[in-house]
Amino acid sequence: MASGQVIRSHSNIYYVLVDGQEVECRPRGKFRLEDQQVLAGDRVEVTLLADGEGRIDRILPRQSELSRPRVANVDRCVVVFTLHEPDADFRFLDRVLVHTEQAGVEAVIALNKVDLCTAEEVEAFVATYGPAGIGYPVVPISAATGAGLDQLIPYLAGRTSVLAGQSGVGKSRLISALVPGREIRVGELSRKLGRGRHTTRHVELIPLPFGGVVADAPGFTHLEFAGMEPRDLADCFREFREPAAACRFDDCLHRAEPDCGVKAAVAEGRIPRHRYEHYLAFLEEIEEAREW
Ligand SMILES: Nc1nc2c(ncn2[C@@H]2O[C@H](COP(=O)(O)OP(=O)(O)OP(=O)(O)O)[C@@H](O)[C@H]2O)c(=O)[nH]1
Ligand SMILES: [Mg+2]
Ligand SMILES: [Zn+2]
Repeated sequence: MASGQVIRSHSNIYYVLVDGQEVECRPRGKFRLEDQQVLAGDRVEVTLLADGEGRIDRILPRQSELSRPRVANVDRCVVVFTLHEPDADFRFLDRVLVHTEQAGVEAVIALNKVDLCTAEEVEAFVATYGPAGIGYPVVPISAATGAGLDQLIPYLAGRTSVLAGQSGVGKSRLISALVPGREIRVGELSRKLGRGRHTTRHVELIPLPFGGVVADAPGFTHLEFAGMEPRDLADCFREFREPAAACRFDDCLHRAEPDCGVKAAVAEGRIPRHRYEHYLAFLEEIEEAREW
């Protein structure tokens, strides 16, 4: 009996990474009867057969399940962000960060395309979102030149990660930089399927040369706050947590309430104003969705 991680599937065939080797597996018949779906990221027990293929006997309990992209056992989200090409979209960044907080997935921000930035721009971003500010690890990188990749690798090594970020920030290029020879395969696949990479539906976990797997999430653009309660939103803004302890009301939404610790922190500059504005916008979005 061997164990491994499902990295992709096609029809009823699952490719399982067992000791760094991809094994083509079929599930034991019982899975279909029990209506248990095998997801990319699932850890499974496999019986290796004489012909080099394998049979999935059991899915090990899932630690987590991400819905977009649909991957099990994700323990890291690399939020790829740029200041130029495309221009910084802080609202989108904050939206993705809310989702990682809600999903309980650890986030690291990879500030990509630093070859297009001044040192001052990079410093200002790190000061705002980094450990001394909002509180995320930030790694300035350039997928094009390779700068900073060595600092990013420890966040990916041995983990199941997903890349998130708006179109054009360099997610696919980052994967090619981390996994030499990778880009060619992606191109071949989309030609065979006769459609663009952007419409690729199947999630694929890519084995990394230093251990761990990563999923590219192309066109990561439509994120809704499905199932979120207005009261839970503020908790997803890390830097609100401490100031919120000073609010007069336990159920303060930090909007019109008097004696609000969050609003006080915004006024004092301890919470960046754009973060508070995005909070208010997301809050409205959640409330509007609930009215339907
Ligand atoms: N100058 C510069 N260009 C980069 C860098 N990283 C990526 N690019 C370029 O940015 C463009 C978009 O990169 P992709 O990797 O396709 O972006 P993506 O995030 O995968 O986009 P989607 O698949 O649409 O979600 C390409 O032309 C890349 O060559 C970088 O660090 N510096
Ligand atoms: Mg891409
Ligand atoms: Zn408040």
